[in-house]
Order: sequence, then structure tokens, then C-alpha cells
Amino acid sequence: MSRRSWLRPALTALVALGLVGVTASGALAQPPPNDDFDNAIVIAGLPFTDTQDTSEATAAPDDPEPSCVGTSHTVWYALTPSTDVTVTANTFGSDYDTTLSVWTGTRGALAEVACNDDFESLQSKVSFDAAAGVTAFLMVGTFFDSPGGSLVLSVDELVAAPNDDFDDATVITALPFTDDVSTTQATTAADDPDCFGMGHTVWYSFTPTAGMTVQADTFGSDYDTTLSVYTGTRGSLTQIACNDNFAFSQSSRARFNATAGTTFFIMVGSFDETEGGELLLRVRVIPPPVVLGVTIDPSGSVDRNGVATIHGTVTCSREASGISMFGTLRQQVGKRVSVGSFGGTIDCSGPTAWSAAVIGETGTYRRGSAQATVGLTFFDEEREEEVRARASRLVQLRS
Ligand SMILES: [Ca+2]
Ligand SMILES: [Ca+2]
Ligand SMILES: [Ca+2]
Ligand SMILES: [Ca+2]
Repeated sequence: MSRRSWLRPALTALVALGLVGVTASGALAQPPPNDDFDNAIVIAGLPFTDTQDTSEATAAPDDPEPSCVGTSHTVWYALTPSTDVTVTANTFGSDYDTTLSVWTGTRGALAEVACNDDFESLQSKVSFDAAAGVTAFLMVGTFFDSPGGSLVLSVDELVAAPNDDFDDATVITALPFTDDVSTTQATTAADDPDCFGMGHTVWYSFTPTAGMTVQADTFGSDYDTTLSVYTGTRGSLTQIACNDNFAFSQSSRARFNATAGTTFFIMVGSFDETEGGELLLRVRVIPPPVVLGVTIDPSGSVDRNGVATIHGTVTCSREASGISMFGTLRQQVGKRVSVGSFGGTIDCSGPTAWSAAVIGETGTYRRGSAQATVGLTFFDEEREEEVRARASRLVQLRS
């Protein structure tokens, strides 16, 4: 309301300026070809786009009065689908305050089907069901008596998401799984569960044959998604995960431990009932935890400078790169204790030998037994967790 009352004087000023400009140049532009209802441009197929300069478009005395206001500078389009379709039309990219309305009937006796003034900024967008063989007339006007301008009209078919309802959940038969679906037309069922809202929900189901950790994400989708995971039955679902925004994005990510034979339902919604959009869903298996092992060989060596060398083996249940190793070697030499440390990184893709030369920081090493300790730490990026392993034993240092 306040926007409109503020806008009116500015629009009046724009109209006045426009008239001055036309008079000065003396070059009157022609009205667009589809100015009049009888000359509506026929939309022969979808998708459809058209551009027109509506500056000189006129209002006909029998132009209908749309509920969203705007009968100035009207232009007309006609769509007669051969099958029932849901249609979406918008004026995005136009440079003036458009209104967009849809009508059926005949000239002078039109019935309004849909109407929108401002959907995105001053531009308009409508969605409507068009019946086979029935002509839908699209009228683009300007808000009140504001000027026309460069119109971009886009019309396309809206394909409803096949998995809108819980009972029509898309069955995920194998992982990894990806899906790309428009949720613009998806609806909220009365018994949809809540995860930061329940707008424009679509459903997936997955029944693993073996236990696994599963990750589902909506990265790359073009709207503010939510993602949640459930077990149970319709109307009595148990939520086991729910995420709105992951890592500073509007996209969502959830991880869950899936047990064999249990059906997990994944719901993707829009945050707080906001618009749907193009959903990209990806579901994949997160590998099991990596198991690290480390051993120390029972015998090592010491050189004539008192530097010890010890060995061992690192094992891993799956490939692990960049494992940090840190160890110490401690030896009682008479009344003194020689202690030194060693460290580095190691890559493991199977049993991997390691070797470390250790310089005593409190004195040299000698032949005889020494206490060796070694620890591994590894950050598993896939599971986002730290894994550790440790070993300690007496090593016989020989020359
Ligand atoms: Ca007109
Ligand atoms: Ca508008
Ligand atoms: Ca739904
Ligand atoms: Ca979100």
C-alpha cells in the first residue's frame, strides 16, 4: 500500500516526460500488432517467447478489467492447447510495471482465469490450467495508467512433479541416485510432516538391502530447499533427519544410517512455504569408517652417531591419503634417558611400510632395548570424522 501511494506521483511524472519526448522528436511509434483483442498473437506452441514495444499500445473500451488492476497499454495473446496443460506465463525481463491476466470466453464477455501484477519486482507471473480446445487469452497491461515499454512475455508448460504425494514417492532402487524435477507445482498434503515448513513437497523412498550410511543433498537446486528423512507409515512418520541450509547455502543435506530392509522416506520441501523451483536431488552411500592400524617392528638399528632407525607397517581398510604420524623413542642409557621424536605424513592404500630415523634430543641412542610409541591421525573427508590408531612396544636397537 505504501509502495503504491509513493509510486503514483513518480509514475505521473514519467508519463508527462514521455509525452514531452514524443512531441519533441515528432516521431510517433506505431502501436504493436497485437494491441487489439482481435489481433491477438497466436501462441502456436510451448515454450513461447515474444517481445513487443507497448509504449503506444492502447486501451480498448471493451478491454476487461482485471482483478489485479491494469487496463492501460494492453496487448493480447491467444493460446489454444490441443491437450489439457498447466501453463506458466511471466513478463520477466520487461522494463515497465506490467500486469498479466488470463481470460476465456468471447470479446466483451470474458471471464478471468488468473491475474497478477507484481510477482518479481514490477513483473508479473501467472499459472493456470488450460483445457484442450479452449482458447486462453493473455492480456498484458500496465499498472493503472503507468506507461508501457519493452515487453518480454514467456509462456511455458508446467510439468507437475510426479512424486508430489507421499503415496507416489519416487522409488530409489540403487545408489548413487540423482533426480531433476520442478517442484513449482508441487503441493502440500494435509499430513505432510514439518521440517522448517512443508511447502511444495516431493517424496522419495529407499529400502537398502544392507546397512549403510546414506547422504542426500539438494546442492545445485535454484530455490530454498529443506530436506528431511522419515521411517514409518503415512500419517505416523518418525523424523530421523531434517536440514534447511547446509554450509551457508540455501540447499540442504542430511545423513542417516540406513538399516537393511527398512524403508526410508526422503521429503524435499521449500523453506517456510516459499516458492518451489528446480530441484536437483542426489543420494549416495557414504563409505564405512576407515579402520587404521599401525605396527612397530621388534628390531631397529642405531648408527655410530647414535641415531636410531625404527620401522613398521600402516594398514587401512580403504584408501587413506595424508595420514599424520607422530612417534617417540625413549631409551634408558645408564642414569640418563635418551628421548627423541619423529613425524610425517603417509598415504595408505594397503599395507604400507614406514621407517623413521630418530635423533635423541636428550642424548644419543645406543644398542639395546628402547620404548617406541607411534600414533596415527587421519581426517576422513567422506565421513567428516577423525580416525586414530596407536602402537607401543620395546624395540631392540642393533648396530
Ligand atoms: Ca490494447
Ligand atoms: Ca506489475
Ligand atoms: Ca507434496
Ligand atoms: Ca534451505
